[in-house]
Amino acid sequence: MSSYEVNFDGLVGPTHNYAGLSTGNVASMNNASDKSYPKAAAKQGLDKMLAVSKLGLKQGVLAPAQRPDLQTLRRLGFSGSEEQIVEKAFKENPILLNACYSASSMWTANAATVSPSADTADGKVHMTPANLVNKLHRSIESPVTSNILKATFNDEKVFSHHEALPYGDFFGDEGAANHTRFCHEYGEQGVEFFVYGKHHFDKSKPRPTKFEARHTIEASKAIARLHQLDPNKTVFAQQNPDVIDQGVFHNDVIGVGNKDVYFYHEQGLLNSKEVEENLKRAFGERPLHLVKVTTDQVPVLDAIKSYLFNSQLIALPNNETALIAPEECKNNPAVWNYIENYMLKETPIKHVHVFNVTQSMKNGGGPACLRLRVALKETELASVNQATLMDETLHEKLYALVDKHYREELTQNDLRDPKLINEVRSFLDELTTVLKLGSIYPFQQ
Ligand code: SUG
Repeated sequence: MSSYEVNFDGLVGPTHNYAGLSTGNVASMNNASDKSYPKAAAKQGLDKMLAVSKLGLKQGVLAPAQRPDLQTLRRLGFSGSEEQIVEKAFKENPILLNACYSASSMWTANAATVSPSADTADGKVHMTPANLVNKLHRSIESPVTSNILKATFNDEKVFSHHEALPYGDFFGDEGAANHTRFCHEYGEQGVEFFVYGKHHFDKSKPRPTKFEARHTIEASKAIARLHQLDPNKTVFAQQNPDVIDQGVFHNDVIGVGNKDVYFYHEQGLLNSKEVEENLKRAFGERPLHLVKVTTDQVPVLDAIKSYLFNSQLIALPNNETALIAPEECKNNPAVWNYIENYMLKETPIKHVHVFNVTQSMKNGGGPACLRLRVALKETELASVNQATLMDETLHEKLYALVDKHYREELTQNDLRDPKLINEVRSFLDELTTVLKLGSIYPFQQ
């Protein structure tokens, strides 16, 4: 039976803005308070989705969260009419308003961890929404994310939807940004690779000193248990704390894997050699291609600036491997030299496609952050909500909705404008109809 890796990209929401909310994420910190361009941002994302589908891959779209999150503002003691809540939060603590207005659910690599049916003991596709507890603006995503996932993967016989892990630093979980899977065919059992930033409990283990590690080993182990994974086919590894301190806040900023190829930086992991051995052992007899980039080839800071490793690594229909890279790679001499003169010639990665996703990049989200990978067998794909699968028609419909409802520009001051609340609702109302999602948002309930 055929099987596919389907990329479900997050649609950039109408309140896309730069609020500097993510300490440890260099782009978010550097671009705080810049003017954002929500309409352009959404179109950049939609164009990438259509282009990937035209390369012959299956592509889906995940709806954005409802913003502002007025429920959270009410929980924090802001009261009165919706307008008053927004104005009071803006005056008293604008960071709280920013957090509740963030469009961060666009980075669906952080929406959940997904284990395909070939890896799980009960033969279902397991999904656990990430609790994202390390950052306020992200920690409020999981309830609606969970509704969106259930409305998109809406067959209980096929999909097993778990609750997010318990809130609190102990189980800090950032989802698929710290998870990769290696396999021969998507429908065959693979090796699930979990990368965490720190041990929450065991303080004797190394951890970063400048920025916080967001993801714990305790969270990764809990997900592996929940998803009923085979311990012989599961590998855990710790991120190098030094690279977290340089701005690698998720492991997908320093490595990406697909099928039998792992493309990563030599400084990304602690105990790299041991991890490589563990991966090879778990993978079995056929070779696992370890494309390890050295510091001489690409220094860590260039990798962070260009987001080389936040590219998507995809298998084309002819099974050749291609890199879906952000435009910033082309503008970085060390990185582009590596791609042209080494990667394309000496490694199994034979193609590169460059995309403009600068609106997302300015908040630290590259091509790989924008997508959640779901490996599905043919029959499982048939049970996905078909209205969420990308083609020219859906691309056109979503473009029209974005044109109708999104603002060209947004500044921090615009978040005070009470009209924005209803602009977002009108858009989401139409979007849920187009994507046949039902009433997933708080304002619809
Ligand atoms: O969590 N940026 C996101 C970027 C997430 C990237 N995802 C992956 N690497 N998979 C984050 O730091 C910035 C929001 C702001 O500052 O306005 C933000 O949330």
